[in-house]
Amino acid sequence: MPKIRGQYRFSCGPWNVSEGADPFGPEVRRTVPLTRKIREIKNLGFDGVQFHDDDVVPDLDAKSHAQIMKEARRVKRLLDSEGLEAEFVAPRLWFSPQTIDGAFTSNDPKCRHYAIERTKICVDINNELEASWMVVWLAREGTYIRESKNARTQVLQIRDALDALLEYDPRLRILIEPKPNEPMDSSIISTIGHAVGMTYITCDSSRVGVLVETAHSILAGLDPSDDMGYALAHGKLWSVHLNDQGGLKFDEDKSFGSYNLRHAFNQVRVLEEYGYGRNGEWVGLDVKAMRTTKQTASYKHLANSRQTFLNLLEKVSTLDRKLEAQLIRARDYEELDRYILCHLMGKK
Ligand code: GLO
Ligand code: MG
Repeated sequence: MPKIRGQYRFSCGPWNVSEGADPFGPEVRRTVPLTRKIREIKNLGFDGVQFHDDDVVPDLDAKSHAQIMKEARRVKRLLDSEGLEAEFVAPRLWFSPQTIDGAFTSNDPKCRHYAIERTKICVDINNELEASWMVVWLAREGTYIRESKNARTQVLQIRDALDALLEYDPRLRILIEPKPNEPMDSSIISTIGHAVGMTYITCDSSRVGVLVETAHSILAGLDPSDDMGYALAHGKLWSVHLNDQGGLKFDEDKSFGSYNLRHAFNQVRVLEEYGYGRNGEWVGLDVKAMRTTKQTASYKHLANSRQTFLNLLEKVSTLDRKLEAQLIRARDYEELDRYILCHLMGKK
């Protein structure tokens, strides 16, 4: 779909409407059925849905291929009836007993085999849903203790798995979503630089891109807008997970802009300035409601994040570019700093 400047397609996943459990306490909201979530997502003005393979087909491992495809078709019909597209289906490679020690990098070859076969099924579900691409978040590909695995071997195991998938479906496009920690102490593909590097060693790097998540960049001590710029320079920024994160804490997935508005502004700015979306890229919002959120407000963080993006887009388009260029030429970064803050606060 050709992109008009300033127009974006938004997506989010069913896991972004959650029950509020955390490692220290149980659910505080009722489970909303998928059909209802999808309808609400549409009502909020979203254009697409992101899925895990078992969001589409629950209890996947216990079902036949024919049954899986039948259930996937049902979800495709549901999306069609709401006028929504699927952005991606990601293999949930961090839940099963076979992925306790990692998926593509498990020390047990039978488990590595399971991970690749499971992901092939995920590719089939992607195709059934006519999704744009498959995302792989390499959740358990890392270590709890360094001596348990070898970094070089792990990198090559991930490459081999990606190659097997690229060969399985010659039209498949894969996006790597890096994260430095959680659930692992240390992830092997921890930053966007690692992910971009990984794309180049696969058998068809033209079909492998990356997804930058705001919180994951911050957890690595990096600036998310710089990570986006880095991936854009490589022509590899094919998706984003916008959210926010209050420094080095647990993975918060706060509403976009909630913690650091200037960071958020700079993310929107880099996307808008470099034509993000022109090739069908989506603005994904990977946000989580606070545990205090009541059932009736289950979707507010999604609506707020989308609106903040649009508000910041306005801030990007009303930025005085002449003044900005003049201040850069004069190397007056103090004045530029003041101008940006005033602009964000609606002051002169
Ligand atoms: C967790 C990740 C997770 C992924 C999702 C899609 O930290 O951000 O939400 O984005 O599983 O792969
Ligand atoms: Mg994410």
